[in-house]
Amino acid sequence: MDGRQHENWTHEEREIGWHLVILGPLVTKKELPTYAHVVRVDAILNLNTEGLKMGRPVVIVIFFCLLAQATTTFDLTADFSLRNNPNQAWQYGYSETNSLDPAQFRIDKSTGALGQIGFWHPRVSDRPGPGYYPYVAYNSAKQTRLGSSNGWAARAGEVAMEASNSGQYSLIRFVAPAPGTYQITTRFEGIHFGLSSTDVHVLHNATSLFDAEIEGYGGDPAFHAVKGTSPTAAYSGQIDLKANDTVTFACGYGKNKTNFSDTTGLFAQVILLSEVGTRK
Ligand SMILES: [Ca+2]
Repeated sequence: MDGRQHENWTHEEREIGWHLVILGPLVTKKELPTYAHVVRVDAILNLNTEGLKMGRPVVIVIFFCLLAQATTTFDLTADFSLRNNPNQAWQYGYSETNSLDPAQFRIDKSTGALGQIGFWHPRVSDRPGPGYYPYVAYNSAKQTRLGSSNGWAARAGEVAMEASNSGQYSLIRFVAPAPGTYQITTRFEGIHFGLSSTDVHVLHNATSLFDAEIEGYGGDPAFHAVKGTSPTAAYSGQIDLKANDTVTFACGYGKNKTNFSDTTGLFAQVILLSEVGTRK
């Protein structure tokens, strides 16, 4: 840095600097490339022959300092893709058998759609049958939408999961891109009008962080009355992850061991609080 005081910055430098001070901590990982691009272009456009002086790099250095401090949010809804799998830090899949052993994880290979509800399936399939279950679905609409056979409804941005009738789990994995302390916040809810009967879980690698039963309907009340002994289940916790550690969100077929009327909704968010873990 050239040691100049803020009041000696040019108008352009001050403008860019203030934008960064205000927006830096709010910029999520998804927005970073765009924002960085805009700022760099902005800086270049403001350069003239007289402007090529030591003050410019100061702005860029401040920008990258802010990046390093910003928390990074991975949101299952905001990040969801029906095109890519893996999709950045997220993987949509299922278990090969009735087991939550991470070695049983398989990635979904095929997509399908029912209106604005999109699906990931194990293999190519456009209707219930081999390859269809377990599924991971997603409502891309801005309103609650009906799913398969109008038997369930997913809220705007909600992910919907269903196991197979042989007990294979529907699974979503978050793979930690960097070591650090992460905050996990998740909510499961029964969203089938026939009342979901499922077991839901959050795991760190092979270790369980949360286990619950979903019994009932806890989705959008405009589509069906909230009902049942345990229509929703929520978990929030803070954990240290190594790079490539997994956090798995799972939905099984429940105590009744059938997947009939089992569609279960999920919202999940993982926030990287700091890149260096505070607990070992
Ligand atoms: Ca069930």
